Order: sequence, then structure tokens, then C-alpha cells
Amino acid sequence: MNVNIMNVDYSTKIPNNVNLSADRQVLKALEGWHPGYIDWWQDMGPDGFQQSLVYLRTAYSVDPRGWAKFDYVRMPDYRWGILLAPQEENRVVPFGEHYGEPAWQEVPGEHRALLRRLIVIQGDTEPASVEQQRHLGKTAPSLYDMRNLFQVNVEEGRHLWAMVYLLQKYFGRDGREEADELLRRRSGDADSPRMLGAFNEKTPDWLSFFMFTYFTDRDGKMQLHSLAQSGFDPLSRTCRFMLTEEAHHMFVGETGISRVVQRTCEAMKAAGIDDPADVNRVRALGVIDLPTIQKKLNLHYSLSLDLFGSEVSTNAANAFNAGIKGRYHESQINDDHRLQNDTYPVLKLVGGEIVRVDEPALTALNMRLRDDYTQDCVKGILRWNKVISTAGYDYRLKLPHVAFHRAIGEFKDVRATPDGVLIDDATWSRRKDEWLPSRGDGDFIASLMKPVTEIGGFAPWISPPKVGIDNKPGDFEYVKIET
Ligand code: BYC
Repeated sequence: MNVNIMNVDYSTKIPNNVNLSADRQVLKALEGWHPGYIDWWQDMGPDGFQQSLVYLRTAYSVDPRGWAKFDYVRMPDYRWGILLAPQEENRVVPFGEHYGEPAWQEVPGEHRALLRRLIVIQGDTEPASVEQQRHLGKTAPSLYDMRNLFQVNVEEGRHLWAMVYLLQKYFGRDGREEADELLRRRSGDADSPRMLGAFNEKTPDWLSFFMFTYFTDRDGKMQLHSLAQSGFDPLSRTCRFMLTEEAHHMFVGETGISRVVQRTCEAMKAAGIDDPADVNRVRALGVIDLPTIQKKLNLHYSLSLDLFGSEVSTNAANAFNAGIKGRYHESQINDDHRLQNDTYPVLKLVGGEIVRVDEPALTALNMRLRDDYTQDCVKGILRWNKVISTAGYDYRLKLPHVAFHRAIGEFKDVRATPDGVLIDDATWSRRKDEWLPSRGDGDFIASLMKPVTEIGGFAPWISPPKVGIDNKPGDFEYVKIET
């Protein structure tokens, strides 16, 4: 069969652009995995709405100029497919000890375990996020938002398929076992949790959902960029296409928070409130006060920082040396791409103080990626602050210090304020509710989470978006709930 890599073959049960119909063994393995996936989706995917018609985009091509089409779909009928970006001719390993050698089309034997581990970790996060968000459909502030949630969910499901394809095609029996385990672990489960910390936390409300898609999906972006550099070409091609979808997830987060901030500012202005920190008066208006938004931001940013691992990591150095996981925008960096003699400044705790220490660049790769991530996060903060200043308020949202509220790495054993001042346990206990969402904050936000399902309607705590999805008008029925 002539494979057209740009267009996706929808004639097989599992849509793909990897010529699965000629790869009987892998097709069989994937078809064997499919029923378990559907069971998982029914059990752990969006709670309710499985029979609703949702206006979703589905990838029909991997051509960046036009790759998706929109239509009404019942979520269990979504065509989860295996889509790889086109193979680049003569691609070479772009970094590490194998720098300049031809990229691998098969798993390099010596790096098999390392590669499998990274693919499994990546795969584990995808279903985890769907599990964390499964109850949110019931409190969606609009059909527009509900549709975005479900879009994110089905695409995280597809990203799981992407990793399962790699495991089943390239890792034989242990790959198949790992694929089964990905359906067995559950977010937050005491016995069988998901692998990384942030993916076992709750996503209790829509503000958390927006923060998660802004901050945690952005870790996904950074990690996928690093894996897209991989010398193992199938992983690189898979991640490159995943990044195309990922952009929308972060858009949902950024615009979601922007709309919450906008609504709060409008309500404060209309009520003549001058002080955004006057929490009780603002809350009485039925909108989320800016200090509470800041606390949610503190929480989700710090949880997401933990996803970068320790600042100094031999795992990261090994993955780089092996040519398996590169740096953000590796091929655009102007250096020797081996890093044997370079250093990188790392924030560390030395004698009870936070200082910058030059470490070998190879072991500091997690820190470097985390720094790139922080820079990327700042962009949204600037946009949200623009909304606040345009409304005439002198209040700034900001990223907390990297030592604040950490469970992984250099600062996991200390307490710090959002400004990075080290404090003792007693001060932390006394003041932590000023910095992180308290039970009372959670209860207040929960009290606002009333579903709005009429066409074109929005909950009073969030502004409508500036434009619709797929250029649809404001009164478009993004989800036909009863069909
Ligand atoms: N929680 O050398 P270390 C996404 C473990 S998100 C629990 O410090 P390393 C998405 C680590 O496994 C992107 N354990 O770190 C977003 C190791 O354990 P072992 C997901 C943690 O290995 C939203 C030990 O601590 N993709 O796509 O250099 C929605 C020492 O590790 C954590 C990836 O993460 C933690 N936070 O870096 C949907 C890419 N951190 O081996 C999807 C693949 C560390 O000693 N993963 N540990 O038992 C990696 O590149 C790396 O494994 C990590 C950790 C960056 C996660």
C-alpha cells in the first residue's frame, strides 16, 4: 500500500498514518488493547455526557497548514488515532554522545530501558489528567467551556494511544505489559497511583482546570519539545505532532484565566470597589477575587515545577548523553550540543541560603528546562495583568519563587514564602492559608460552580470568550447534551 504520511487512513479500526494495515502484529496488539481503553474511557473518562454530541476537532492530516476537521461526535466514537509527523530525510541525532549520527529508526539496544521509562512516564500523565478532570463537565460554566474540556480530554486520550503505539511497536512483550499498566494505574489511588506527583492531585473546580491547562500542560509542552529532539526518530515524530494539539490546551488555560480575571475586574468596577484585596466584598458579587486567583496560581505553578525533577540529575544527563532527550529548541541553540565542558547556574540551598551555583551543564538539564518553562509561563501573567491594569486596578499577579511549596528537588525540605524568604515550620503553618487555597477558598469557589447549559449562556463568574471555536458565533450549540 502506498502510504500518504500527510493524510490519515481512517479505513482501519485505528486511524493512522503509519501504515498499520501492513503491520499485522502491531495492529493486532493495538486492537487487543482497544477494548480495555474503551472500558477505561467509560469508567474514568468524562462523567456523564458520553452520549452527548460534542463539536470536536479530529485530526485528518499531519500537515501543519490544515490538519483538523470539526464535527459533532459522541466521545466514545472519537477516532483516536496514531499520528506521526512526517519523517525528515537524513535526520541525525541532534545532541549527546551520538551527535551527528543518523537518527535511529529502531530502539538502540543500550538505551532501551531509559527510553522505555521516559515513554511510560509521558504516557502515564495523559490518562491521569483525564481522570483528574472527569467530573468537571457537570459544572461547566458554558457549553463552549464544556466542549473545550472534552476536546482536551479526547486529545489526552489520543496522546496515550501515541505512547502505547511506541511501546507496542518497539518494545515487544514488556512494551505490551507497560501499555496494560497505563490503563491500570489511577490518579490519586492509594495502591496504584499515577507516576508523577501533580497527576495525583485533585482538579476540584474550573479555576483549577484553567490553571492546570495553563501550567501543567505547559510542562507537557516543554517535555514534549525535549522528547521531540530525540535521536529515536519515531518518538521525535510522535511528539512533534502531539505539540500541534497541545497548543489548544494551553490556550484554554490562558484564555480561561483571562476571562475569570476580566469578569472579576468588571464586577468590581461596576460595584465601585477600589481595593481588589477586599475579598469579602468582591466575593459577595459572585466572582472570584484576585487574591484567591493568585493562591490557585501559586499552587499549580509549584506543583508543575516539581514535574521537572531534581535540578541536578544524573538521569537527565544520561538521557541527554544517550541522545534520547534533548533541550528545549535544541537545534536552535548555538553550542557543541554535547555539553561536556559547560556549566549552568543552578539555584541551591547552601548553608541555609538560596544561592546560584555553577553546576556541570549536563547534570543541570532539568534546571535549564525549568528555567525555559518559567520564561514561557511569564507571558500569560503579563496578559492577565494587562486585563487588570486596563480595568484601572493596581494589582499584579505573579509567579511565586521556585523555593515555594516544593516536594521535589533542592527545596523540598525547606519552607519558603512566595517571595523566596526561608521560614520555619511554625510560620509556614500559621501563614500558609495566605499563600495557598484554604478550605474556605475551595468552598467559596465550589459554591460558584453551577452549570450553565443554555446555548450562549455563561456563568456569572467568567466572561464570554472573544471568539468562538472554529469561528462559530456566540450562540453556537457546542454540545448537544440530550440527543
Ligand atoms: N513525581 O533525577 P530525578 C504532560 C522521580 S506532562 C514523582 O530528580 P529525572 C501532560 C524520578 O522518576 C509531561 N516522582 O528526575 C500535562 C526518579 O525516580 P527513579 C510528562 C518524581 O528523572 C498535562 C527520581 O524521582 N512527561 O505531558 O531527571 C496533561 C529521581 O529523579 C518526580 C515527562 O515528564 C515527580 N514530580 O526527571 C497531560 C517526560 N520527579 O527513576 C499531559 C518524561 C522526579 O529513581 N519524564 N521523580 O525511580 C522525564 O523526562 C523525567 O522522568 C522527569 C524526572 C522530568 C519526570
